[in-house]
Amino acid sequence: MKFDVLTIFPQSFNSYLSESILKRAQEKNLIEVEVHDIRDFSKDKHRKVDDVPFGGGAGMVMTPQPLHDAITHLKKTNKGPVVFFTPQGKTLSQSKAETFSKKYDQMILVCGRYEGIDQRIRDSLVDIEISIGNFVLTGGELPAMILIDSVSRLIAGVLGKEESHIEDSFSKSLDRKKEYPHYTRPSEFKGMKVPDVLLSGHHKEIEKWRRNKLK
Ligand code: 4FM
Repeated sequence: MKFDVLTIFPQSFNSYLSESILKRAQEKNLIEVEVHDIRDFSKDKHRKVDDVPFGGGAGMVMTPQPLHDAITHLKKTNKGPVVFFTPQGKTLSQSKAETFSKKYDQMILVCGRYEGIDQRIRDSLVDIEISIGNFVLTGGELPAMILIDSVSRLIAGVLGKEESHIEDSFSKSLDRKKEYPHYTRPSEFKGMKVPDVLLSGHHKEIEKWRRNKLK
């Protein structure tokens, strides 16, 4: 999967993409994330990307020119959907992440800032509006990162043996809200004991206990 990301804070993606599973997925060429600075596309001599809202009101609006030029440029090589992150979008879910992972091998992720982006960009260039939940953030960067994370881990080979979701406690119950309790060493911690059955080595009994905990 190739992700092209548009943002005015390109550095904000570095730390998360440089660790652990997503780092390895990039090294193995299972995903590619290219982060582009919207300011690079501004024709303004001061690289401005915002302006006051027509009709008045508080805050600034992302002006259409840089976004139009950036998205149009990316669409030449990235044939995937243009996704804009907003609380008004369709809520991201596990099933949406699965659909994106299966259906697309390229995506363009647009991260807004300020009060919003010019509506004409949404009307003419955005294919899908996605929300990660019913709350207001300062920009689309965290939502984009969350989409990248949730979609990437579903791509074959991204999760190693240790992290694989094929046999994990979620997929066993087919309901990601249900999960059996996890314990690791030590078997007693601050007076709290691990359930005996998990130490027993009786695999059938352990499976039964876990299945019971999913309900
Ligand atoms: C979005 C700020 C666009 C400025 C935001 C612009 C959000 C969410 C969110 C803030 N996005 N799910 N919740 N975005 O709050 O996706 Cl221009």
